[in-house]
Amino acid sequence: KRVLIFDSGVGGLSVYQEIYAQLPNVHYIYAFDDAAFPYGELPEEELIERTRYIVSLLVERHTVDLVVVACNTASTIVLPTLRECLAVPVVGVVPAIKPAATLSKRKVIGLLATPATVQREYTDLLISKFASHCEVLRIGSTRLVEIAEQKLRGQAVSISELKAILAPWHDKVDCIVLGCTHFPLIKEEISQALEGGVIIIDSGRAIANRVKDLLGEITIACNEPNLTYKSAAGNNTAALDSSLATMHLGPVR
Ligand code: DGN
Repeated sequence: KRVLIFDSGVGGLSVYQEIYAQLPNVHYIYAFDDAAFPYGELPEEELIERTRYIVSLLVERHTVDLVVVACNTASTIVLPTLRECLAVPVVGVVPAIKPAATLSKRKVIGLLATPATVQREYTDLLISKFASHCEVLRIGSTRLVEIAEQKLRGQAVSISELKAILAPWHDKVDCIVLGCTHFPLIKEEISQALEGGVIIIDSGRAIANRVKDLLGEITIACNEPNLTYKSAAGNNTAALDSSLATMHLGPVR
């Protein structure tokens, strides 16, 4: 089986890790649209058109069985279009509002995502459907996405910078949702900046479960971890190489 994982940058690798843990014998193709990074800053129409074009091309080229749009910013707007034009199943990643609303005792939850995701109509729908009994405080930050990318390139993360970004939540939220796939990559640092006692939730495990269900029985066995990637923009492969080395995801070919 062949699965395409797509994001604007390295954030989808956090989703890949979860999927790989459950399905180690699948062939993964990781693609990232570095030329248009960060997606959190793109106009909606451009994002829909761009993602439709790139993902369709990759599905055809790599004959994949399933697509994971490992990006909340894209998933909260492009899934209907993608599902309409692709013959294979498409799994998206959206903020885990539902479990957060259940787990929060104070019923005050934080949504940490890109500026686009926190403003999406889809996010409002998720909140009114699953968290109408909660107060949901939103922080949309592109800087945090950059910090996660930098960490994978070997740079240190400044906890005091994270504290400044998260300051509006101080002593308010008891559960936060990582609504951007880049953020699980800096979960430890986010937890430190929040100074403990806050539950941190992301969508990775749920996505992995969904992929497993959809792929069904895996019958093709491989002897070594498979991770291939193509930069949709055709550049910056060196940067991804170093990211992968940092994350010990196994051989890249
Ligand atoms: N990783 C993407 C997400 O989950 O929304 C966002 C990255 C970006 O391009 N800003």
